[in-house]
Amino acid sequence: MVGLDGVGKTTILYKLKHYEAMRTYPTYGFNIETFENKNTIFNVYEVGGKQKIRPLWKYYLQYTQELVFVIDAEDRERIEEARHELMMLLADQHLNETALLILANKQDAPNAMTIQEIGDKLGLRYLTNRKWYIVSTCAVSGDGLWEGMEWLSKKAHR
Ligand code: G3D
Ligand code: MG
Repeated sequence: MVGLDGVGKTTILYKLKHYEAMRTYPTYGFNIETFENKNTIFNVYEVGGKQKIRPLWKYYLQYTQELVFVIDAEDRERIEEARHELMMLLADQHLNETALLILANKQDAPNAMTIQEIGDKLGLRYLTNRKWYIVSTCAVSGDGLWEGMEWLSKKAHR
């Protein structure tokens, strides 16, 4: 699981893990959490999103089966930066076959971009050789998180 800094990755991880009201801090290395849902065990690695460590993403992600990319739906200023980072990752040969789940997080924000708008700005329609899915989430309430995780687990059994 990657995404720019501050988009909500740690909050998502804690919510999926059912930790209550944990304070998050910027992630410098990475967080790993394991949890189970409907007979599927998820091992999720959160890789820090600050600009300086983004070049490390691809090393962490070499051995992953699926990629979760988190977007801050409120952050119109950095959506192009997010698109750029995502495209850099997807160009990596190790991630050729990887399915992509996009979490359009912070949907509770009054001015949040819709998934259609985010999909357009990320250019998702051009990703024709890859399974991908985008879902609106709110990490604070948990809305949408399991819908996304279930897509990942079902897709993996196809
Ligand atoms: P990161 O791990 O991607 O860097 P964090 O991001 O999980 O640390 O979250 C960064 C900030 O965004 C946190 O606020 C967190 O509470 C907030 N946040 C995460 N998800 C949501 C969401 O769905 N909705 C809203 N409104 N806020 C969210 P602070 O204030 O601690 O910086
Ligand atoms: Mg974090």
